[in-house]
Amino acid sequence: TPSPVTVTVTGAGGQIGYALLFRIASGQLLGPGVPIRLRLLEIPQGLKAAEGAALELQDGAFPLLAGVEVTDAASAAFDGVNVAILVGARPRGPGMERGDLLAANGGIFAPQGAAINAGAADDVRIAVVGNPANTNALIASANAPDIPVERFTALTRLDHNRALGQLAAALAVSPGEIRDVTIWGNHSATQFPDVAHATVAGRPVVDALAERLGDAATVRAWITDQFIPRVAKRGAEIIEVRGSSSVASAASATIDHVHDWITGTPHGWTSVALSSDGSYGVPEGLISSFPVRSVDGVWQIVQGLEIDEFSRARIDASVTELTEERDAVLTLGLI
Ligand code: NAX
Repeated sequence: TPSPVTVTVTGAGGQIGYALLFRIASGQLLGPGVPIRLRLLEIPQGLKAAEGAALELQDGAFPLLAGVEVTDAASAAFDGVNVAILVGARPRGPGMERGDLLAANGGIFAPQGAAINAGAADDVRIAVVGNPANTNALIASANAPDIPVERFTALTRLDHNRALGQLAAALAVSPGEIRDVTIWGNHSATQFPDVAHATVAGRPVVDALAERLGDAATVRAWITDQFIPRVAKRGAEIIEVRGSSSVASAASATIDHVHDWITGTPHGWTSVALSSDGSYGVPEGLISSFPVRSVDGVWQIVQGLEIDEFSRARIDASVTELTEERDAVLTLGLI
């Protein structure tokens, strides 16, 4: 058997942690046959919840689970880490301005970036789930100067999967038949879910939508007034209906993100927020969501897509928000 892969989950005592840990332990993150050593990082008040999850992981008797450690020390949690899933973050409290939120999260992601820099394995891959995810990833990366920027990613796969789900329902097909949807920009309400290049069973999604909805103008209205806002505000809808934020779907998307990064994207592209190389006019260094393929364990931005005026304006709006967040954390001395 190969030696275990070390997977560290922060915020492991929280809701998403609880949904995520058991899927990791079952082998769904890294694939069958890959043993896993889990490290659960929490703050002191979350340790009991993480310890309880560790007891239940033991009770799952997962054949691939080589060990579980619970700690509140980032240095111990990230020592030798191969896959770091950063879920723990500071939520927005009452009366908290964006600057306060960014500062509070900088207090988490700057030291965690430094601890990853100091202890991680050479092949470390980092996925940031905790919000504001894109800018938290930027802060962690800036505090990990020895780790290539392309190893720091933020989760927009949940938004991507939400888009697939909405299209599948509108077209009465399985999500698996839909390819090449893109989430651009920030994991926030400004994100742009883009179907311009998407296909269903090999034909353009916009054509299939026109068949069901009427003409091109009706499709455009549906995309603008229903699809885009529904995907972008789906988190609020889940809170309203469920009485609690997205948990299992967020954990599932996190599994998809890391799994595809390591094992590849054989069927079209997916969406990941990663450090921009300047593609599509997104300023270099911003952690922004792009259409990507995973090739040999490396995310590659899909190049050469035609961006019309409609898409350009929406990409630019979300990128402007990311630029403002970056400027704010720069001013705060976090990057
Ligand atoms: P919970 O509040 O249930 O869990 C968060 C856990 O993180 C808590 O147990 C807390 O003690 C721990 N924590 C806080 N600071 C920490 C630190 N410095 N080190 C280690 N652990 C720390 O929230 P949950 O519902 O699990 O959501 C976690 C994060 O995911 C939130 O920031 C949330 O906004 C974000 N989300 C991101 C999504 C995305 O698509 N990128 C979607 C789902 C989710 O909203």
